[in-house]
Amino acid sequence: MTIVFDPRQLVHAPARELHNGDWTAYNECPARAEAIRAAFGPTVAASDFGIAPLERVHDADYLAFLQVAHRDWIAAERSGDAIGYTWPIVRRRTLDLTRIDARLGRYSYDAATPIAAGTWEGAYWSAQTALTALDQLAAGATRRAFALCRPPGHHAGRDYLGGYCYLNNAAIVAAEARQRGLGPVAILDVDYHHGNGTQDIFYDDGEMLFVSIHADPATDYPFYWGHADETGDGAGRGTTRNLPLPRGTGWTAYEPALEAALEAIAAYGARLLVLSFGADLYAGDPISHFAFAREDFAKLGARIAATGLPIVTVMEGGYATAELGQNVAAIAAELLR
Ligand code: Q9C
Ligand code: ZN
Repeated sequence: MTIVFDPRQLVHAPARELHNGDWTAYNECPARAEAIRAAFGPTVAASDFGIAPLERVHDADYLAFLQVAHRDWIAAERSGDAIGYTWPIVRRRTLDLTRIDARLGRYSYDAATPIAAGTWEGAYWSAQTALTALDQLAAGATRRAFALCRPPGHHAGRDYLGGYCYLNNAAIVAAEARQRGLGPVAILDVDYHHGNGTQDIFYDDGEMLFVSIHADPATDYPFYWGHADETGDGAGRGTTRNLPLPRGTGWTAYEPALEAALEAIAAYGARLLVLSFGADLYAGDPISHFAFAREDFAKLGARIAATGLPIVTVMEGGYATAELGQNVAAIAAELLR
């Protein structure tokens, strides 16, 4: 039973986000991680595995951008958090972009994900937290490890941030596990929102199964990805599976989708499971619309644990901060059993 948490993640603290046309307090706040940690006993701090495992999933120019973006924002005589306002969606081509605003647009897809002074440091240690959880498992210390990651990762792609995510922790861990010969690896994403970044990273990769259960993108963020007909491309045809569900879904309607997801994972012959877990399935989540009760998190954990697979769980979303600790503890108790 291993829970990894690193306090260096807390230095990432954007002040506000653009939400439905207004500036509101940033939902993905450091208090989330502190609330979850408070619900657990002792935790293991992250080890430093360096930047090489990050480079397996993210482009070098994107990683370089993340490290200097806030500094360049301040150098451009701005204050507060860096955020883009223009995006290159028409006839995109490779340009040598120098202006910070141009680069913010180039390396992001939404305006809900600012880069603050501590963003690189926080995201770096979030990724190292996930890698440490895997390492504990690889070393044989445990078959089930829980990475208390923050910021989350599943919306971040090879060269873009979005959805409160900068480095794709689940993808980094899955790629590292495969590299270490622990595969075949499957990623199961049960965050309320579709894990578009993870899907995109492995979309034409036949050696990685990505299965996601999430709110229907017809009604919910991230809108453009996560539809049932997205199943992978090229060598990856058939190794992406999307199971969108309507707003209002509770455990009864969720369970059949979970069975289908686990069936796909078994059929693929997975020997290691990376679980992208979001507690935003909760009925009381302020920005989400499923209907999970506390005990449904235990059911979810127990069913996934019953696969018998080694599991690295990576924390994604979940914004009902006051209930977050108990909700995460409910699933973790089952997953770590
Ligand atoms: N007006 C995760 O749960 N903002 N990210 C939606 C709605 C983005 C959620 C704004 C939500 C991203 C990891
Ligand atoms: Zn989410």
